[in-house]
Amino acid sequence: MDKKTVLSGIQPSGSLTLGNYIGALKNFPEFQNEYDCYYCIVDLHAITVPQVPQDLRKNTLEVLALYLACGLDPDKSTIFIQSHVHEHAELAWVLNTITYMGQLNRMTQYKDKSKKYNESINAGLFTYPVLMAADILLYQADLVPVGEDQRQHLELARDLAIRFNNKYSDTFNIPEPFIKKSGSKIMSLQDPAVKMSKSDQDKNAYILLLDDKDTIRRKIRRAVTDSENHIDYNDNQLGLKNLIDIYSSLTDKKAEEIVAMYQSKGYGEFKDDLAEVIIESLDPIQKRYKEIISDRVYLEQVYASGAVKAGRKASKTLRKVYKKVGFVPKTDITK
Ligand code: ATP
Ligand code: LTN
Repeated sequence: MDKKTVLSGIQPSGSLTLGNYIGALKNFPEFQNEYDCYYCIVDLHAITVPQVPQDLRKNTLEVLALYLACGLDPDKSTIFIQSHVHEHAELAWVLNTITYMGQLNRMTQYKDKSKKYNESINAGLFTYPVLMAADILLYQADLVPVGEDQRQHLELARDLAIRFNNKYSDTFNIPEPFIKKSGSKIMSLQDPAVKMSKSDQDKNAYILLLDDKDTIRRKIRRAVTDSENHIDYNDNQLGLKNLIDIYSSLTDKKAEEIVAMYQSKGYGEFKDDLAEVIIESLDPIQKRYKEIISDRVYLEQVYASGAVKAGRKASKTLRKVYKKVGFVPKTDITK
């Protein structure tokens, strides 16, 4: 029987946070044995907000090294850089022509980001979800592991797949989101009403996967809680709830167990222990990362062979799409 396909991607728009890890990256390696996996670094998406070219290049390799350090194995998964597979931009164009403006207007990520970058909103930011649909549909993905904030984009990808299939004939598989119940939305350490994001202006709002031990201890100590002064897991103590979610996701202990463990203890002790839990989880990743990032030849091998494998699958889907919409097939006279 054919294996089912998994696809996901992360933007190289900065250093990865604990939110990216718990909500997405931590789940990626779990699929490697049972599924045909594609994991990309979505640099075409990253340029929808301002980027410094040298930083974008550096961040792209950093995300690749973190993928590997977190357990992705290039012998099991296809790991590639989105811009190396030109079919992504091409399928996005075709999908743009079947996407309604009204659908894109309703996207909450677009609304949030256009507020944040209000002087420099570009058309790419608006059509970003269409490119994401292309990423997914090119590989005929069955399952897409992402954080909660991507649910609406996944809905659009499904909708476009169904619309294209109905308009022409069966072409795309209809993908399903894979969003874990717990940990799929880690909140800012400074404002538990907004999600932890790598592009937050306040460095204390997030923990980076590459933060050193003292920085982690300091950021957790400074994390916003409340004045209730007792450990509980509820919506009136959102800061604490978020910290318990982080603890729970990294230890596989249930929230109730954690509450029971710290019932008679203060916030200080809970935070100190949480910082150690985070340090312990990140330490092996950081060690592997340091080795991998300094081996440029290895990184290049990984993304080069990933691009070949991804390109094979992507070109097959794009060829079908071009044929169905009525484009004249290209004749290769060089062969
Ligand atoms: P940016 O801040 O640049 O918009 P981001 O931090 O939101 O980026 P993405 O590259 O857009 O990160 O997200 C990569 C993956 O990480 C997605 O699957 C997303 O759902 C997940 N993710 C991002 N932030 C969180 C979070 N705070 N909690 C859980 N999952 C998250
Ligand atoms: N939009 C996603 C990143 C992303 C993605 C994808 C995730 C781009 N293409 C395809 C899953 C599948 C985000 O996290 N902002």
